[in-house]
Amino acid sequence: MDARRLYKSTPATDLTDLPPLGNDPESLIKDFRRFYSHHLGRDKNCRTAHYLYEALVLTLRERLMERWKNTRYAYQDSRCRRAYYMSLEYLMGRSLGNAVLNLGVVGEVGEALHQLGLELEELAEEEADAGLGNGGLGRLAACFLDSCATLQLPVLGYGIRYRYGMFRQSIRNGEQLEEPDHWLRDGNPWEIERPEFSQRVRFGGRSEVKRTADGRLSARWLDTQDVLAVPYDLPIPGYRNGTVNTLRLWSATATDEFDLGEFNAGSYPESVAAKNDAEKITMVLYPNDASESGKELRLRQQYFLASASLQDVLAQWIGTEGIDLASFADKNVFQLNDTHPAICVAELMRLLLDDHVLGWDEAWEITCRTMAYTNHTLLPEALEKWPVPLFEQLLPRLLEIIYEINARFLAEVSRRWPGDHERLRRMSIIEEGPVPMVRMAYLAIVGSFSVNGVAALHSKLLSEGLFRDFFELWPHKFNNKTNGVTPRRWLAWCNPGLTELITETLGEGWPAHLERLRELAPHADDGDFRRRWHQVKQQNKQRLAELVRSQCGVDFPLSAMFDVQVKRIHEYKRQLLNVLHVIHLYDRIKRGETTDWTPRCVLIGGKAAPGYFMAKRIIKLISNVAQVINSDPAVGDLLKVAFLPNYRVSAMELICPGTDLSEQISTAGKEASGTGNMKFMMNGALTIGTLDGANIEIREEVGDANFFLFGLTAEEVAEQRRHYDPWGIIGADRDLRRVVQLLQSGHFNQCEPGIFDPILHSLTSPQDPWLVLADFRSYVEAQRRAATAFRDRDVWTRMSILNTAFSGRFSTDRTMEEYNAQIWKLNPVPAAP
Ligand code: B1H
Repeated sequence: MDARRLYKSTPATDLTDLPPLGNDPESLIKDFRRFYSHHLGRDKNCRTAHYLYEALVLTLRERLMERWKNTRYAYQDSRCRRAYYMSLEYLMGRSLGNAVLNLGVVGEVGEALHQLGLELEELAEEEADAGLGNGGLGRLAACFLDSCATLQLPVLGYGIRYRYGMFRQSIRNGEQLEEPDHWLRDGNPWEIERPEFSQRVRFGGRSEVKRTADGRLSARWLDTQDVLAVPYDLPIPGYRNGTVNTLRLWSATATDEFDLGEFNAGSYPESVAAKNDAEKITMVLYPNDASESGKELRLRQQYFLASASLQDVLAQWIGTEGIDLASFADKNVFQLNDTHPAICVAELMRLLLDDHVLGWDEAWEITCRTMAYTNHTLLPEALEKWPVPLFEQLLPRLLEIIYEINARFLAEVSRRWPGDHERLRRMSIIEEGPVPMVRMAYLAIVGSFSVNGVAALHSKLLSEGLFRDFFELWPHKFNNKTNGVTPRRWLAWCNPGLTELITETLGEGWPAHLERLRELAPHADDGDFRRRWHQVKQQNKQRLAELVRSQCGVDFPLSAMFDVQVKRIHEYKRQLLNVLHVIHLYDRIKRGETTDWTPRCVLIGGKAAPGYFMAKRIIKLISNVAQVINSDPAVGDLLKVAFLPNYRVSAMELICPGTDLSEQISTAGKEASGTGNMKFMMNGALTIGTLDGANIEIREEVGDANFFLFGLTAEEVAEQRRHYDPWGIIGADRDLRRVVQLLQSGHFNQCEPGIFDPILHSLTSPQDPWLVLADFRSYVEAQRRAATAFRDRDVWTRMSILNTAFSGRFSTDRTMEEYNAQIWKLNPVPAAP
């Protein structure tokens, strides 16, 4: 009954030695039918799309299985150095299309399904998005895994198998409603449960330090409440290369004796209830993007991931290399996706000290040589700090270790800057105050050999600002790794029309060598090529218009410019600036200033964190403005506005191919990188944007002539703050004055008096940290330039082609090659054929 129990003897033959499976349509059909009928037990009376989808997944999964095993064996046999990506979030989206694409069986699967009277696109719609992330940070992790498999790098992803992912957003009366995302309801045919690799994770209790006979200090962590971590593996196929890497997600369940203890005490129901407590840990993803929840359960999640994963890696090590850890740091490296898994630093120390009885210095050297930390934000509200009392109660042994790390670290700072007490206070991992706090970013920096930001500007601001003291101490640790996106999902899969045109022009192979898109540039001057490019764009706009029609009930005419801003709703991302421009356009139409008008469809989408009042109010404003504009007969097709509910990975796959203009309008210095900006660019959208995050590098690649730049620079933002005068700006700008007056007059909230006062108040406050009004004029002018350019189809299409052509740098293949060359130093390991 115990799935973890090993069989006593070895079977006489290798049970996994099977003949290879065919990828021809006939073999696919045979397997598909077998899975549908004999495995799933369905027949002609229950032909629901779901089981057809599931039969197709199982057919493909079988093909992935052989490659998966071969990859594992290849890594094992080469005893290669490995990296582990540690992340609380993986926004995987759907896997079916990606598997078909990466296995290189698009044509064969299409043909097989066609013969059965089925269609891939339709079956693919059956899959629930794996929404185990909030936004850019989680999607980045998913893109990284795709690229690592494509580069044949031995990288394993570790994460949490949340039972409920990112909430489902619906809009009622213009307001966001949240519903739980029960994505596992119909099961997940991609995952393989591996109870044989379960790990025990401890919480609570107390720590006891004793001196052993040989004079060493030895610590014991006693009276803990333990939880079992059960791994579920997901296959991560490389692009047509035989490699299948692994994403290992941990699920929490009660340990056996947890139940038994209560049971013996005669309280059976309580013992079953205890199971609930354990399972709570992996129940739900925290839906805060760029702000910290500060909840105990969140810290439990973080430690659960860290402890289970590190134990797993150590167990594998001991299984293959034995108990000697001398070369552990030569063979293993952990990449921390933000501070969320930063407790890994202390947990690895604990495992090495307490379980593997290493001395402090030896353990610390291993830790600092294996940990690398990526920072994703400069926003103060996102910087994780945990109250010391909470740590004390939940992870007493870890707190002891953190204190010791801090003491030794501060001693080093003192040696370097004797008597500089202010600096010690600033740099301490423990922040003093009424409730002392553990600063997780500092723990991550102190325990890592590499600290990186995610775009050039962001990394520069980290070393000059947020982490300046640490940069002065350890300049060699700091580096930049500009983000990317995987071109397999974000071009080859989501944009078949463009993919066909590009392949016809460049030949095969470019999705794994995205620099080759450069070769498209000369074709921008070819009228026939432009015509075909434009045709593809129109078809993609048609698909997007259908989505908008069905989800928002708004008609987007295909000849209009599709102007899109999709991302989490946050004040720093300045959806409000977009809305002010929309109101300004509306005002111009009402004034009759419509000569040389470029019709425009503005689409905005994104989720607000459930507790973020202003973000929710911004959604309400967008909805109300859309309502007024779309129902005004004087506006007609000149301007359409829609808020798209439930923005997610699978929606973006339809959105980015059909977009003309990509809105990347954050306050300079606030968006660490952005990655939506890259998806749009790759699909031939032009960007209107500030000099923020990766926008800067996008503009450098494509050239200023093909980018609509506006707004203050990060330096100017810092300067403006000191004498920001919104009312002065309003007074000096007639258009802005009219926009503000429309808002003040209640034009967009006639039956809901006062609801937008908080927004008006924030916009007109000299304290507005996002300086929305400071960039209004410059934004409106950039929008004018975009509108003018759009009126000339040849001009626009040329720029669109160049955007795709120069997007090669933003493939995560390039990003991963940089991580590997400068941080991980892994050798690619080809999978055995
Ligand atoms: C990013 C987050 C984030 N930065 C806290 N920080 C979270 C912070 O659940 N939490 O507590 C969740 C997410 N996410 C984003 O990372 C940046 O804002 C983007 O600019 C960047 O492109 C992305 C990937 O690096």
